[in-house]
Amino acid sequence: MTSLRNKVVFITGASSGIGLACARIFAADGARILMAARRLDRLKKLADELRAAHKVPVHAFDLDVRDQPAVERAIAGLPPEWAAIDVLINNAGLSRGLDKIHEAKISDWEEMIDTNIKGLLYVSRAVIPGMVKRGAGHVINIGSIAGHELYPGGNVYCGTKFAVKAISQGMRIDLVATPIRVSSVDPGMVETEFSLVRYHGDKEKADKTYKGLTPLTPDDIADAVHYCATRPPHVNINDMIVMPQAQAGVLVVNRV
Ligand code: NDP
Ligand code: 8X3
Repeated sequence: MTSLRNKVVFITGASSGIGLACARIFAADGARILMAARRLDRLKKLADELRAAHKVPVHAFDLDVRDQPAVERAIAGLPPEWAAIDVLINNAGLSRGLDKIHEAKISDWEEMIDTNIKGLLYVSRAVIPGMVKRGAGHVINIGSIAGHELYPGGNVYCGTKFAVKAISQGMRIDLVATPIRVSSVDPGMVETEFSLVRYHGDKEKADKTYKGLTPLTPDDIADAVHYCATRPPHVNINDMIVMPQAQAGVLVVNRV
């Protein structure tokens, strides 16, 4: 097993859902939690909670992963005790809209591509050189079942997650001669703020997504991420697809 005690675990998008659950499970295991998102107020609350519950060091900062110079500055300017990132969890991401290709808003496309693909790349480009230099590290990308299958209106969101799948594979190829591991955790339906964001705040529509089935919880996915991170150093979990029992594919859902 790889011990996470005192390891620096950097989680993007830790202010909600899967990222927040990852912060909790890694803190419970004694890791030092470095976390970022745009909503710093939420991160500050979470930092207080983690310090009190697990007595671990926590460093939270405000970051928009779409802003490449800001990403570079933030990583380069980390206090020395936080600079050696051991585990990077590229989790920040979102969907916007569920519209047909000829009807969708261009701004929704831009936001998904800028966050899910370009943001993940900016953070990775800033963090991985240090891992290579130190000869240690693990990158865990949060993909999706939407990176394996398409559904109506999923066009661009699915495209971004297919890109994450390709980028994860590309990272593994480029880093194979180093000790760095690259994993991808690809969930099906997880009840988070994801659908609320997809439907631009329409709670009624968002709630319908999870009606009639037991969806995954953020803790279920954090558990999978933690499993990847704690394998022995010679074991790399390439890709974990994690689905609710009642979901056999993006379009095959048993609702009762
Ligand atoms: P949430 O909406 O609950 O959380 C998304 C997180 O991403 C928030 O912390 C948000 O923080 C952060 N984020 C979004 N945009 C940016 C940005 N530009 N810069 C920094 N942080 C950002 O959704 P989930 O927890 O469900 O989503 C996490 C990941 O899981 C995403 O990559 C998503 O695609 C993926 N996923 C989700 C599934 C689901 O069914 N829920 C299934 C499969 C994959 P803030 O707004 O404060 O910046
Ligand atoms: C989120 C899951 O099925 O809405 O990635 O695309 S899905």
